[in-house]
Amino acid sequence: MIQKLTETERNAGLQELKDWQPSAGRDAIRRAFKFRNFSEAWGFMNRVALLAETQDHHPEWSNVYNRVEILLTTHDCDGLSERDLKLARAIDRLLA
Ligand code: HBI
Repeated sequence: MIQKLTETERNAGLQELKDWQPSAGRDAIRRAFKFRNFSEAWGFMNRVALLAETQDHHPEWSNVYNRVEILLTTHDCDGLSERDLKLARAIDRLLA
C-alpha cells in the first residue's frame, strides 16, 4: 500500500521540485506551463501521457490553448506520495 509523504518528506520534495507548488485545499502539488502555441502544448501533453502510462500514475490536468496546468496527487492514499514526486521529476526532465 502506497504511503502518504510525511511533512518532512513533502517539504524536501518541494524544495527539490522548485517549479512546483503545494495545491491550495488539496494534498497535492501543481505546476503551470506555458508554451509557444497549442501544438507545443499538445506535444508536451502527449509526452506526459506516455510517462504516466509508464509509471502507472496519472495527472489531473487542464489545457487552454498554449497553457497546461498539472496537479499531482495519489488516489490510492488520498494524498501526496513518492509517486507524485517521481512523476513531477520526470515531467521536469522533459523540459530540461
Ligand atoms: N494515478 N494519480 C494517480 N493516483 C493513483 O492512485 C493511481 C494513478 N494511476 C493508476 C493507479 N493509481 C493504479 O495503481 C490503480 O490504483 C488504478
